[in-house]
Amino acid sequence: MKLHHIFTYLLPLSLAYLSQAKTNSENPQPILIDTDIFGDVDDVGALYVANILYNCGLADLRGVAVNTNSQYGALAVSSICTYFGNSEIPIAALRPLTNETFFDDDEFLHSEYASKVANNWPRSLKNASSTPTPVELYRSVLAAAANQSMNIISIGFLTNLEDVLKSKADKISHLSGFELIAAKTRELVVMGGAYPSGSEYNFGHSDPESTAYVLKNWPKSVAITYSGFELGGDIYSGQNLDVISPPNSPILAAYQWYVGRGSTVRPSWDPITTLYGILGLDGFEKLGLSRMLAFANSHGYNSLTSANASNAWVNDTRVTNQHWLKLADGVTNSSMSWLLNQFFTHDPVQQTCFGRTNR
Ligand SMILES: [Ca+2]
Repeated sequence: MKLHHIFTYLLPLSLAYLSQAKTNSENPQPILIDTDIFGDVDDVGALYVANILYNCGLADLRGVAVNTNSQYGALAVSSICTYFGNSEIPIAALRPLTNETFFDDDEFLHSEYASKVANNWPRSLKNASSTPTPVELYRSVLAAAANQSMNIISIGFLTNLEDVLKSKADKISHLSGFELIAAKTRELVVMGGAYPSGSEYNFGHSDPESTAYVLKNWPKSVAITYSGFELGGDIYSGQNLDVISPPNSPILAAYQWYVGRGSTVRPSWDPITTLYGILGLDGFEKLGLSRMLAFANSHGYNSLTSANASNAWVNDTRVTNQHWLKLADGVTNSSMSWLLNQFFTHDPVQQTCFGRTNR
């Protein structure tokens, strides 16, 4: 039996269970998302996963920090959260703010979407300059969190995390940023790097110094899980969004604008990372699914091998807090794609995890 047949068989059970309101849930995983929403569109897919699992009561979305400077990043995040009825989610914009829109001067294939989402969909955030800074948001969220509870999901550059680690005690907390992270974070989940070795955009393109700083200075007591280029890069999602999306779907428009030529198909780096950041390895059963992700290693640590933040895994048996992800045995790329498309085609009014299926 193919795995997606198992999903279909189990889906009615999961829908019944997950149709509860978010306030009725048990132990939602607290998360903070750190996104470079601007230069690629899979961050929109990630925000879909986070908002839907928040509404299902499996995630507690405490905030979204943006690590790119365009004002349209925070505004687009607000539009997507507002679309899901979550206009109260705190959003932080990196300073200095710019009016920049995306131009693909690398491949001349992809196009701007963030400003268009921000200007075509309602949003509670009117002006990015009214948001806290990412450091203020991180410090507030961490200060209010229970010990070792927060999962930080990094799906962009590591600029904000470097700034948080370097932050000093202030009126928000008497702890330094390092101390706050060590005390309150359960796990850092990073879309970045390639495994067991390689080079990748988030690590090396914009701010490789921050990558080096965070990897070197991350508290050794806090787990790090990496989602590498090779995992999401091989799994395409967004197929047939134009056929099966609900009316007025911002992800349909965003993927169409970004991908171009009428296509909505894109690799799945950030949505997969966010799915793991909420469900971990064991949470898929809460969706009525078999486990879909696994650790590819039992020990060792990530190391940077060049100034542009290329990385390689070091097989050190003394280090056990770091892992990289792979698909679980028996799970295919198309099975993961199917699952992500359940999120991408979800209609918020249905008050369920998956909404319609695309089968
Ligand atoms: Ca991203």
